[in-house]
Amino acid sequence: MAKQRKQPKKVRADFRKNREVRTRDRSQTQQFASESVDEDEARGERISGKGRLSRKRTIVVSQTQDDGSLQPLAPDVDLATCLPGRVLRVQGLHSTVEAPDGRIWSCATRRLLKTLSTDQRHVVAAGDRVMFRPVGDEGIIERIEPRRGILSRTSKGRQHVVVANVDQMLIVASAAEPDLKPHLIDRYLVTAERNRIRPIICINKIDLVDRGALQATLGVYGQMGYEVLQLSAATGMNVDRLRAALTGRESVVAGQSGVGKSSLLNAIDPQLKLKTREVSRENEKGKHTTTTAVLIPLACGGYVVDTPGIRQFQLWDVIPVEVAGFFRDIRPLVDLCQFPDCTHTHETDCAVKDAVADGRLDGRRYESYCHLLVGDLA
Ligand SMILES: Nc1nc2c(ncn2[C@@H]2O[C@H](COP(=O)(O)OP(=O)(O)O)[C@@H](O)[C@H]2O)c(=O)[nH]1
Ligand SMILES: [Mg+2]
Ligand SMILES: [Zn+2]
Repeated sequence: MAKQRKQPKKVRADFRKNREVRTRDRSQTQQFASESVDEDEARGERISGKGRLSRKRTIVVSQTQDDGSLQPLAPDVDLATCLPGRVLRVQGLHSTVEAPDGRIWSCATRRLLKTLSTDQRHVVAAGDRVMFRPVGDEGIIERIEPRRGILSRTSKGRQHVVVANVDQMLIVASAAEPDLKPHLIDRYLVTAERNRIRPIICINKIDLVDRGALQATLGVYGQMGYEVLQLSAATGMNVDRLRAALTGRESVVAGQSGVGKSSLLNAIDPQLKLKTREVSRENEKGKHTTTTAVLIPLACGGYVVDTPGIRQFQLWDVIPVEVAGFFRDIRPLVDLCQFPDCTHTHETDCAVKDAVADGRLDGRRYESYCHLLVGDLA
């Protein structure tokens, strides 16, 4: 795998020939509602000042994406006319952006940003921090700040950022109804590790079981350094701890349907009034085809990200030899294997298999590893 460049990089952006068209009357704001508006055109005065000979400008971009794609940093934005905002969702060419005062703006995207980003389906992603310029009742996104944690999926062979600037992933499972599925937790953990997003393991419906019965399974996660919360949306157990963990952060919520994700979120913020137990089989099918992520602001500060189809995220570019690196308990062992490309399955002198044999590595975790290796990555 090629190492990513982290240094800012300069590119020359080409501009359309007709960009010198007269500056449009700024009061014609209704035009921004239509998708055909070319915002750079409206800024023609400033740029045409350089004359016909210079239709290129140098723009500083920074290659900070996981996929190596260019992230526009600061095309000459007049910050005095802009507001900072958070993209709550993206629908077609329009983004819903929340300003610091809580006001919601519908924003189009400046053409220049689209020009720079040809390899993403949408230039703007839910979760993006942006600078936008209010024009009447609408806004124009002028700049996208560099992204931190992202979750993405592939669509037609291309990476598509589903949500940006994710701080943590709540991996929600239930102690019963449905039964605890540790392999599913492990799979989400790999996704979180792969994306360098902090996972918090939330075991809901604790009221339905004898807690002692869970100790062995959950202890394995605690020993690896993962935060594990035992919760009950029904009794309110540890709901305050969950609220504290969510406050001021952007958290993606993952977990199979029926485990109580919506119930837990309603418990930490009753204003949300999310529907519970809503999923019929057909609805569920329909849901998996949607991948639009939506940021939901919390009363305590912060956002939860509701995104269907998280299961298919981000294992697309993981090669088998990397999988072990995303298992915190397996990772320290791999250097001790005889073969540097050991898959820890059929090889002799494998430190991972030795560790399972003498009980230093949890056998069930090793099963999860093998399962991911053949089931998802073959
Ligand atoms: N006993 C018990 N039931 C719960 C708890 N949390 C949620 N439920 C029930 O589990 C079902 C699914 O909850 P829901 O929040 O819709 O799950 P989601 O699909 O993950 O969003 C609903 O019938 C809830 O009432 C809990 O802590 N204890
Ligand atoms: Mg739900
Ligand atoms: Zn090995």
